[in-house]
Amino acid sequence: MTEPALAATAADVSSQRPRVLSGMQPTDALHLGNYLGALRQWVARQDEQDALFCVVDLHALTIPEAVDPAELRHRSRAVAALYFACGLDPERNVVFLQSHVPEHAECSWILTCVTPLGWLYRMTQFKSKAEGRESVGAGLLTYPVLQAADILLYDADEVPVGEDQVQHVELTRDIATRFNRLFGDTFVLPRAVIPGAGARIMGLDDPTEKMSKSVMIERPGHAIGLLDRPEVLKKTIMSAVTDSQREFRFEHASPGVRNLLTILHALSEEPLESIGARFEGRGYGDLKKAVLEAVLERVTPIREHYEALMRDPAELDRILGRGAEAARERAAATLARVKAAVGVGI
Ligand code: AQP
Repeated sequence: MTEPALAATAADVSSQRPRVLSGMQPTDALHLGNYLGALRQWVARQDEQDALFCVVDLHALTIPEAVDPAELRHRSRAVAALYFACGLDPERNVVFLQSHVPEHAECSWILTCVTPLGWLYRMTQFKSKAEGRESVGAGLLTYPVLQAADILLYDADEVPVGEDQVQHVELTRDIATRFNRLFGDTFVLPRAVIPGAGARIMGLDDPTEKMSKSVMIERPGHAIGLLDRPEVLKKTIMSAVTDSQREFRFEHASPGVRNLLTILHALSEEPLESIGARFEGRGYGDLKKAVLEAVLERVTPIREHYEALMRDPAELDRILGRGAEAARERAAATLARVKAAVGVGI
């Protein structure tokens, strides 16, 4: 009698946990925005959810001029190592490389066929990444559909992301809704989950632009890299753009100062008002020093853990291989459902 009752309880608990999917592109090492906007909440909620996290390496091909194949291979492993170094446990989460699960590309094609072009042209990431480029690959326009496949293949209820990705998760819902209407109920509709603090960290050299991996490569001083050495972090943070006021006034904080406050608030969890009161009337140098201290305290153990993990690439590959197997099992089941719904693969 006892055994079936216990099994039923465990099954109920597991079915109540939200199914979660998220990922990051290995376009470069990660920055503090990636950590505060997404990775930190993946780790914080890992006991409450049934989660899969991927390194979306296929997405990193959308600007082919920027792709160095050997570097991309290295960065894909490095981003996975950073997930683990930040505290993501491969025993409690499925962690894998997107390109190890071919169902993503296959599902993406089927979804591309049900996605109106106008929806893709409206994506602000497409507009900003295409701006000023001589040639724009079709992948840059259609990658949100691949992202929709990443999410929908795992019946994800929740997608923990920073604010910049909310539009893509909404597009995923729209694509899933359209597919369900055309071919019958097939997909679960996911929702974006953004953190209370740190959902949008801005560039330190230009607080009107979001902190971004691709900009980080071109502009030293733009981003706080999770793998930056202490002397680099000091230089970046102490030269952050503020304004021409001499001293800190919470009520009149400019975008650059607000960004520093947000970083300190997100890292320390001290309320904004209390940080404001502490620095009122003091020079910006004091605020920057406090940010530097909080950043060093958080990223130093992450960098050390990362370096240890990268010394054993075979072990990393073994973990990712195991993750890919678990992910494929689920993705294959959903893709079979999708193919049956549209009438291919008989
Ligand atoms: N500045 C940011 N503040 C808060 N969250 C952020 N994220 C990205 N930038 C910030 C979140 O981190 C995750 C990374 O997603 P991605 O790798 O798919 O690409 P992205 O959103 O386009 O991030 P980047 O850093 O700007 O990369 P590139 O330059 O390669 O495009 C997402 O959850 C994102 O919201």
